[in-house]
Amino acid sequence: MKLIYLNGKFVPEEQATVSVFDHGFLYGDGVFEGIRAYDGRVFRLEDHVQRLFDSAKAIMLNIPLTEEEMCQAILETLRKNNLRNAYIRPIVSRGYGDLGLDPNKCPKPSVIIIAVEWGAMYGDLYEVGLTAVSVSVRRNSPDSLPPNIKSLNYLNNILAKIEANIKGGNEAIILDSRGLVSEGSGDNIFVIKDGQISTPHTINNLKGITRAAVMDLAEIRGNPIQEKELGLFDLYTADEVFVTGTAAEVAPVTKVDGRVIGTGKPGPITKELMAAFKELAMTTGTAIFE
Ligand code: PXG
Repeated sequence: MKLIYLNGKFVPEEQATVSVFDHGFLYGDGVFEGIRAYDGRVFRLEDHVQRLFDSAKAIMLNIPLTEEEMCQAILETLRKNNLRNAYIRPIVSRGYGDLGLDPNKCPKPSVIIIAVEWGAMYGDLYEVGLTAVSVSVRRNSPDSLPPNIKSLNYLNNILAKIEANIKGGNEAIILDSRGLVSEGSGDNIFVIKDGQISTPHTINNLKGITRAAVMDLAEIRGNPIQEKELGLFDLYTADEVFVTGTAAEVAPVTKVDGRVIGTGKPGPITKELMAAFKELAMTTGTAIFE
């Protein structure tokens, strides 16, 4: 039986319910995180919790816990469910209110933590590479709903995913309002050309924690990653392309809009970073059970 953290208590899944008047449900008014635990340790827990609080701050949502209390609640959720390899989903919504938009009518945020057993997301695709397709839906622009906020309103990403599914892609390449590469539906994008690794700035996308970890790893390896504006041309003509995310980890992309990337197989730098990331994820992080 799964135990869910719901507003300070652990309750069985069937009882882990929120009101239909919760503004998270009515309006997507809230924030969330996606975190992984590998072999008994939570990867970059403090970074994820800090991003959760940053997202909340941006939408003026006061989380009724300190960052330290949130970390402890996450660890306790894993312990209660006896999980060592898990996907963890903390959610903070504006809470119940009335049918109007006004968040001032919502006295108490809802805090939920779900943790489930979880393995590799893309299975065999780590060997052969993902097929990515650019989609017509543009990333929310920073002057409307900043993509830096990991908000409960993921319709922009879901519309992109629907389009990728229809076009037969494993992942969507979402462009920003200028037509420049922003990110995938749930991951950040990197290209490699003549040994140089590049990735878009984080103005029009999520400040990915896997992205940051991979940037650290590349720097340690003497191949620092450049942040710059990228167009679809840069993807089509790259030697290697890969995406990063908590769910995807580091995943090679071998086809973009029908163009074969490099040799059509995951390239050497991507493979090295995949291995380095796996090593980092398996050997670092906050211990759950001690
Ligand atoms: N961009 C977006 C839009 C994301 O949602 C990332 C990048 C990668 O960030 P991290 O910090 O995880 O490296 C994400 C996070 C899924 C799923 O089911 C993926 C995310 C969130 C929720 C669900 O694929 N990715």
